[in-house]
Amino acid sequence: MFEGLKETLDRFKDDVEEQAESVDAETEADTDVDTVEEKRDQDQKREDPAPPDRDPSEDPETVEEDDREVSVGFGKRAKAFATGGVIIQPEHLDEPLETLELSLLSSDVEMGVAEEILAGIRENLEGTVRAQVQSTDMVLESALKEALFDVISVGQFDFDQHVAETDKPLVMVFTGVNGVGKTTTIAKLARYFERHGYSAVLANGDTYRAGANEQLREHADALDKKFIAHEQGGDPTAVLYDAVEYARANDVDIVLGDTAGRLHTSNDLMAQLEKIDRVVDPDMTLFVDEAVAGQDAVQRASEFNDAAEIDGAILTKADADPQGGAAISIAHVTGKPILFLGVGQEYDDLERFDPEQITDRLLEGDVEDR
Ligand SMILES: Nc1nc2c(ncn2[C@@H]2O[C@H](COP(=O)(O)OP(=O)(O)O)[C@@H](O)[C@H]2O)c(=O)[nH]1
Ligand SMILES: [Mg+2]
Repeated sequence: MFEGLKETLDRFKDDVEEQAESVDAETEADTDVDTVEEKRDQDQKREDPAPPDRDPSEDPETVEEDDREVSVGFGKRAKAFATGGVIIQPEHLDEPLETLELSLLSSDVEMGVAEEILAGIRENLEGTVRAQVQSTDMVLESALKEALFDVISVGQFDFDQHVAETDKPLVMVFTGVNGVGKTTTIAKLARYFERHGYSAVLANGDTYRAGANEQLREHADALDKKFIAHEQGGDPTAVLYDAVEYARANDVDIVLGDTAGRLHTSNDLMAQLEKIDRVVDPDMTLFVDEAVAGQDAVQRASEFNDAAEIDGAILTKADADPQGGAAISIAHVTGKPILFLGVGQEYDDLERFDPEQITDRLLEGDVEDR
């Protein structure tokens, strides 16, 4: 999964290294040079080593300080040279960042998110290079990692701890358009919660679609969970209300409430979600969408969040998504975290979304194997 994004990031690292090398070669005659030999030559030729804000003729100590500064700079460069690194200058980044932006956009990363990542990389790189010398690859790696982590980790909280600390029954309602994997995700979460020692009841608030009851009932049977439903065309709020009552009476920890997947622009749906909010007052409303929908998923996440505030998102079909743009963008755009990734059609194909692990995977991990 996300191979496209991983390739994009790999290419960026190569581009910067290449730029740093070729710009060095071009600037041989410049005063600002980057290799040990050039530095030595330049030091001998240099007539005025003082930075513009100082006047060495007025203060002899300053001259000494300046000499020391130059030699520290020289040490850094020598070390960079010895470790096979090249000092990265701001101008090394211009072209690679431009290429990176285009690649991010074509990997379905949302525009504002791409810009944030670029600004983060530039800031991290310019800061880091001045502070210490590492190999170019390490410098780039950590700059990318930090910039990505910053946009991916927006809004993250400890989901398991939140579940543990919330009064039971904890009510979760799932929204999102039709076909993205809401019902499947509810079944997967029932399994997830069982693993964590919680009981769950599955409630079908999708009273709109024919066959919705049967689909969720089959999952409930397979997972040995209580299933609550009304007839097709009934009031979804009433179904969820019944499920909460059942959970209270039977000490069930978690209510997982499905809803109909109609267009987020539909007033009906929004009125429905509002009524659910008012009557059932869910602890969490989770937005479900498919990673493969890319920019569309990002757009819908934002619209759903505007219409009926969500607490987090679940991104399904990540196993089939070569791009990764939605996974990178949704949290930043909505301000709400991605909590889980769906990675297949089996009940166990659900992973906690761990921003650190995702960034590691994108930058180091062998994503093809995941
Ligand atoms: N590959 C893959 N398929 C999934 C995943 N989650 C759901 N699906 C499939 O997506 C289709 C629609 O799922 P469903 O739960 O009915 O969507 P809903 O209409 O939102 O309730 C089904 O065929 C699921 O098996 C996932 O994480 N990976
Ligand atoms: Mg469904």
